[in-house]
Amino acid sequence: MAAPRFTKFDHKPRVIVTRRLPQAVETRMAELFDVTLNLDDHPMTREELLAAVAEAEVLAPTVTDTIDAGLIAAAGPQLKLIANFGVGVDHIDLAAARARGITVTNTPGVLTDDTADLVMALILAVPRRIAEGERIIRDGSWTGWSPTGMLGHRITGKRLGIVGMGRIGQAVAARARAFGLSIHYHNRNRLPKAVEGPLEATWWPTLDAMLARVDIVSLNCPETPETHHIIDARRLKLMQRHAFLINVARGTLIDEAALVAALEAGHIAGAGLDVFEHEPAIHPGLLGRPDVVLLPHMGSATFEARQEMGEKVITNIRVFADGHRPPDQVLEDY
Ligand code: 8YV
Repeated sequence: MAAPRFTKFDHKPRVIVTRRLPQAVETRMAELFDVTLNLDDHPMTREELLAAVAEAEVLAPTVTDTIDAGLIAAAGPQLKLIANFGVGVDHIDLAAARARGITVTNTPGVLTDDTADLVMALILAVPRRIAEGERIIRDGSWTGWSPTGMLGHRITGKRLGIVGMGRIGQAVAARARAFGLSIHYHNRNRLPKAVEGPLEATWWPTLDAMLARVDIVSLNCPETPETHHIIDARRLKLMQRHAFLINVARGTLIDEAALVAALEAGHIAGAGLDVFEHEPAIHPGLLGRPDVVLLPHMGSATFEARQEMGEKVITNIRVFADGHRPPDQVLEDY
């Protein structure tokens, strides 16, 4: 008889957590698991990660850990589960994990609303020059109201093009409808009428065609080999000169050097970025530009989301250790 896919642990799982998590999550983990926490929260070095996968039965990493094929190959046979704290798993080599029989889980759903809120904040901030306005107050250069001061662009009535219409893309669409934007989206598959209908959403099978027609583009797809640099120099040229680009998904979806060149050349009007190609490094060409709003990867940074993400990590580990399929198992073609 073939070995069961999931096997019950007869002891507390040996869990290594790579970064600090909310206090209540760490306390509960310490009660439930044989856990090692990262109390000073430094991003783990390669050597530390190698030591962790040599020892852990469960690794609980975050986006700041590169879990590539080399690291997975170095894991001991005891490593059975990678319970990621976060929904994006592009920092984990899923094929290598699967080949070693290591299950991978993530934390979908609980950060959807907060991330969509941050998209909306950038959709407002960039055309309405909110960060720029805040800066002129603080640097003392504001001389008072004037009829032509701080003019930006109206968002009501504009076309929003969402790239990737999963949970977060749909939550962005619902918010944007309330602000009077019309919803356009590009997705591998067209959504059912029951989803499209209330959003009055238009599906564009071709990304290039959508980019040429919308006023604001929001990237809400995962980073995969197919979506890497999905916005490159050629596609930036397809966008309208008055259009804005918003990205809270992954920095590597955009060729950042090409974005800087497009902004300099006036191919697009501005950008709102919460994620960067070489995080935490920022392309120097972005830093001095008034037409970009730059945020430090804070899409899911609410107390509520981070707590619920931690609870999902715990649930995934518990269900797995109990010998069952964890609720948020990531399949290779997620
Ligand atoms: C997380 C994110 O904070 O969940 C994701 O994919 O990008 C962020 O919201 C981060 O990934 C935690 O690992």
